Amino acid sequence: MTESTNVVVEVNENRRNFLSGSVGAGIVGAGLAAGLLANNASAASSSSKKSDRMANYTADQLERVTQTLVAPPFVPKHDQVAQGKPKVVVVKLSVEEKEVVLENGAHAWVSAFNGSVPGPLIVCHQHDYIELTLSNPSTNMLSHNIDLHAATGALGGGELTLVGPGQEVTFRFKATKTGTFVYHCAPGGVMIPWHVAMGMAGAIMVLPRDGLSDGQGNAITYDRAYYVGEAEFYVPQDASGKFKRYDTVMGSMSDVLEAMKAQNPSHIVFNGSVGALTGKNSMTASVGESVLFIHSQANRDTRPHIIGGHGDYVWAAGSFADAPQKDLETWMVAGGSACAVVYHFRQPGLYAYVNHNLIEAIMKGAAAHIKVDGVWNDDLMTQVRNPTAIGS
Ligand SMILES: [Cu+2]
Repeated sequence: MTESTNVVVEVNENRRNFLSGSVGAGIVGAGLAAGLLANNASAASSSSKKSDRMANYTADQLERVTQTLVAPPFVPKHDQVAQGKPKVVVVKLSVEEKEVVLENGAHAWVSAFNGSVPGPLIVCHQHDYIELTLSNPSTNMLSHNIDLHAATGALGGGELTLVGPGQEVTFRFKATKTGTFVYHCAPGGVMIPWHVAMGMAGAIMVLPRDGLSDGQGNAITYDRAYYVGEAEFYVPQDASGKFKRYDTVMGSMSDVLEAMKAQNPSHIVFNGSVGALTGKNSMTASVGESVLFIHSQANRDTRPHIIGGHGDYVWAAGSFADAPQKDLETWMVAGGSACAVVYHFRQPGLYAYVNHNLIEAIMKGAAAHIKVDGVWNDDLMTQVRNPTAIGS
């Protein structure tokens, strides 16, 4: 038996414990381990290109900074261009299991990182380390963990972070890839889609150390940034079509799992409920400002669109190693990913920011508003003649 085979066996054992420790009610995702091990085993480093000296620090050589996370759509305070050496960015996520109102008459149990759906955006620069503490208060019923798509190895951290009620865990990873990435809970088996369908996802943005660019050497900056987390819910209905309500998160599980199988969400929402980003909670901007939008969907495909605007620079797949696409109308975001878009507002008014499957936007909830103040430009658009009777 070669040494590498031993490693695989060891990983397999860990994985099995990881699954059995996490899954309640006798539901186990038995097929999961084998499929994922192949990826784990091929961890050999590829021949490195020109080395970046900023990549060569180790965590113990670097300054530690605590990032204060904020509830979406707001984003934590951050530098667009990294200052000095990489840092160890310390963040804390605490899981809250609670019932929320998706819209009038529709309740759902969520598992929410820091109490919000989506969880807060984390921001760092390439070569920074993220040191993350995941806390699962004893008031919860379920085990949780975190898989960050920005991380490398061990199921994105999922293998190292599983905590039962009353436990917390700290792990650290190096942010080697730039871009916008989803993170989500993945405690094994059907717990994975269930927890994600309970809103247990968020995003992390890893900026290039020099900030964003158009791929031709020109910097792209933004005046403000918003994080829109899209999530779908599968609220069970009774025979009369009324949404059912449950006393506990565990009480909701089997009906919700059954409803999930049809892949026909009852609600598709931005930031946790229908209308969470409209009215007084609308996003705001001013004419002349460039706004960065980060948009995640941990489970389903989506297609953001700014009605009346565009995506000036769009990283639809989320990687800042790619040059952005320009001047798009709508962009496709694959389920399990996050995109970044910069738009420079040229005209005031109320913009609708939607998932441009308009059934999902208008009938299921995936719509937000951006209130933009400023002076109207008649050259860009004007009403040449008011509505009048035809032929008058
Ligand atoms: Cu969870």
